[in-house]
Amino acid sequence: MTWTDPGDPADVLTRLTGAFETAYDAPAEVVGRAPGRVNLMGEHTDYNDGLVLPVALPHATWAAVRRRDDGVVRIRSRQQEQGWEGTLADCAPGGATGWAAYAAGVLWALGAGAPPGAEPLDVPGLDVLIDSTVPVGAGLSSSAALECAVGAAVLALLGHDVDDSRERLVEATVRAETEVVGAPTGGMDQGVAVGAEPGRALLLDFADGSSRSVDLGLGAAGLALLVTDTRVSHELVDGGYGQRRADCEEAARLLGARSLRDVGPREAESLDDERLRRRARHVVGEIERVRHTVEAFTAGDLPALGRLFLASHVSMRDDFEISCPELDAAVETAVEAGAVGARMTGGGFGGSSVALVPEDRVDAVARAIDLRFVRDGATPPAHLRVEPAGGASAQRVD
Ligand code: GAF
Repeated sequence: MTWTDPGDPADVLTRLTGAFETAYDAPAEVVGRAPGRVNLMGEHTDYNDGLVLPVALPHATWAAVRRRDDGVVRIRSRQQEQGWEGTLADCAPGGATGWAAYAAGVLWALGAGAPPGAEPLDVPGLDVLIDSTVPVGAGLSSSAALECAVGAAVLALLGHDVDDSRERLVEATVRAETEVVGAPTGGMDQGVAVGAEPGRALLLDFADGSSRSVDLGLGAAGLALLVTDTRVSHELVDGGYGQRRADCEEAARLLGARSLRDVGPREAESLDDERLRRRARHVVGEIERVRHTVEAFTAGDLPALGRLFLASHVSMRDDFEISCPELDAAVETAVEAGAVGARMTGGGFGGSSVALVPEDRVDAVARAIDLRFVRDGATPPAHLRVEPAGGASAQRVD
């Protein structure tokens, strides 16, 4: 079995600051850190003004930074061969490409690209080195972790308290992704990467921007969260995600609603177009499932959680059409092997599943999924054990 290790934060910090000095011949000043996430319920609901219930992973991304006085920006990663070098002006939309655009975009969004009415930060030239234990392309938000780690580091470098700057950090990292990278995502990933509280899930409401943390009662129920990375790569800049978003917007338009948040189940079923009807059915049902999932966790109602996870997976497989055979196999096998519930998680088209598993069944469930993948001739998956972690932070290291 392959387990993806979150890394010991103290070890990562030592390794990263050492590597920074080697890479740039000078010590780092600040290190920012932000987690990946796994969503427990509410998929493709964020851009429909809906509800989501993600958890921050113990797996995180760290960004070590040092100020430069010549306006040059150099971005490198311990996990990527190719680095990026440009000027602050090149961090604007149309400048950086590839993985470094997620980091460069944040510098732009906090600085020159600050929205009207917001005070732009005086972002200096920077040397940046990234280290991460969030698997890339696994639907676990390695992008948001990268954006939020860089943003937290820059805020702290400029003397801002990260906790007091959460709104600004979320706003800037969302715009880095939508406007600089060009991925039409909805904001859940940055919201939880910044706002998560250790040991709890975060209920985010995109209709009014409110949030509250939710005690899942996992310990009391003897349950663990098992994430399975199918290693079928998922990319949010590929067409599938954007097409789903366009379908939802079209469905809302045809129903005369501002968004699918304002649509009820009957209205969704009244859509003539079969594809749009199924898309709307998923979103409307999924928002309702988030409410019920919070209630079921709070009440410790395991049978209800099992039904909700399964209904959500079936809805994503059949109505929203974002699953794939490997995700279906992971979900089906997890439940057969004793999980209380399982569903695919994240944007879809590959990526990961999440299962609620009795503590003493975690290894058995992971092993059963591995065996199923072998039988199906699929690439062996990797598993992550998830203790809900806290959101973005930064510390001075000089
Ligand atoms: C991706 C996006 F980035 C999120 O905004 C969200 O829409 C998710 O897919 C699906 O729930 O992670």
